[in-house]
Amino acid sequence: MTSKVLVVANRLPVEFQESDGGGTWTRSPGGLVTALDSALSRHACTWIGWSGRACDEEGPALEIPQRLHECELLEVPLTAEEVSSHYEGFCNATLWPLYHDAVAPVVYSRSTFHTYEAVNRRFCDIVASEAPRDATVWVHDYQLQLLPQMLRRLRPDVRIGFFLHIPFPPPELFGRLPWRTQILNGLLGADLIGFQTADALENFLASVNALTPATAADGFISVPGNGNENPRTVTVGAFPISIDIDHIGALATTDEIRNLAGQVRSDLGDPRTLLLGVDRLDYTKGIELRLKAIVELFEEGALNPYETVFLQIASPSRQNVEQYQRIREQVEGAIGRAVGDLSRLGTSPIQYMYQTMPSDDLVAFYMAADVMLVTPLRDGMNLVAKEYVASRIGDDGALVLSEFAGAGRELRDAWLINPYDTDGLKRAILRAVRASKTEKARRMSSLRQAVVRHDVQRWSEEFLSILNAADQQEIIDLRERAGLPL
Ligand code: GDG
Repeated sequence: MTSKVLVVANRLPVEFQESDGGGTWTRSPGGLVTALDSALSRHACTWIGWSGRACDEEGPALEIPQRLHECELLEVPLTAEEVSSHYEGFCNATLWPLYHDAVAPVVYSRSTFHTYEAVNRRFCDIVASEAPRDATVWVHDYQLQLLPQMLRRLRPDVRIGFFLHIPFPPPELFGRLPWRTQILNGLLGADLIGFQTADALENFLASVNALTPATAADGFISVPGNGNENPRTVTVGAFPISIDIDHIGALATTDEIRNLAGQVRSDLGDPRTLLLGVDRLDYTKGIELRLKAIVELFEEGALNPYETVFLQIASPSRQNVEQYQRIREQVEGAIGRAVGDLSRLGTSPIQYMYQTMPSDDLVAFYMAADVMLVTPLRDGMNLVAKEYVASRIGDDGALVLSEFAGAGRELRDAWLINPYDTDGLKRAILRAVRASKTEKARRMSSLRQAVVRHDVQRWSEEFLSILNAADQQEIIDLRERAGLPL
């Protein structure tokens, strides 16, 4: 029987890794899956999403696993054409750059929006037929913003929550979208809409007030009725996502991961200082500007190439989208130039790995790094920053963090930087490298407290309890108790 919590996300939390003549399904990397997998591992749920393989692709049919932990998995079939137009097109060539401050050109295409509608409809039909009476449906992220309203019309009995993992742009940017009202009305079909930060929430409310007849006050939006629909109240809030701190902390104490951390340093020539970047290869993550700052520090002699290594781990992402092909060429071109300029025979202070690491191994890299560089141009939250903090169980290490990541709002004792300010970034990197043990310990202990206070289990429990609250007073009480920003 289908369980009462249905998670709906563009992708299922598993992906197929091909190998000679076969392959295996593994948990997929990426922020949303990392967060939800650990949050939901203690709940029975059904996860509805696409498998990652087009249903009309040639080759032997793939049996998707029936479960991941406690979650039953249910596939939404999509054709190659739909994936290209919905995911690669409207989601990642329109919404992704627009919602990230238009840091890359935004494509406006009527045909990809029509596919976006059709794919949202496909998800809606499957959810509507699977959800038991009075079920809780938790919809995730920018790929499915029309789904809440579509589902409400078909299934008024279910509770619908929506969480946006990426930023919501300011009204002057969002207002450029030709389909802005459809998107807002789609979202307003939910009972609860959650954002990563108070800024994202404010941006959303400004667009709702400007572009729809709904009105917002004190964490609630009144949506007036029309001929077919009754007036409703939608709850909104900021729910900063987090990580499974216990899991990472436990890994950091195992001999295997500690030894691997030691091995990483020795394989890199036992540098005095190891600087690390870990990102999906995405133009929002600020990899190029980070590299520019590091290269200048080496060239000016502020960082000693005989004692310092900068390692960038980039995991492959959205490789069929043109802008991602371009950013890969740009990053790898810049890395190649830096390696050419700075290397000595047999060794280089710049190291680069383009691959998806096993997630346990990432913890060893975090443990090995003296300074972690998280410098996105814009980011909903950024889990890498929190994972690094969680792995530093000895209160050591240093985090250089962009003020334009959601995490920058919470992790105030990081070395906060503006990634566009190359001199400011260079100064912060040097301060982090040269900080005393006492200063590093003071900052890290405060960062760890911020992350421990609010782990991903708490995040999902707070969201689900507010979604299932009986009335507005209970919502107000729950919000106050959790100290959630309005
Ligand atoms: C979106 C929002 C928001 C990275 N490389 C590998 C790997 N990762 C894992 C990291 C981390 C996750 O992927 C990346 O999370 P981020 O938060 O940094 O970024 P997005 O993928 O852009 O996620 C973001 C997030 O959703 C959650 O709401 O924070 O703002 O953009 O967990 O560890 N994992 C493995 N191998 C890798 O090579 N296994």
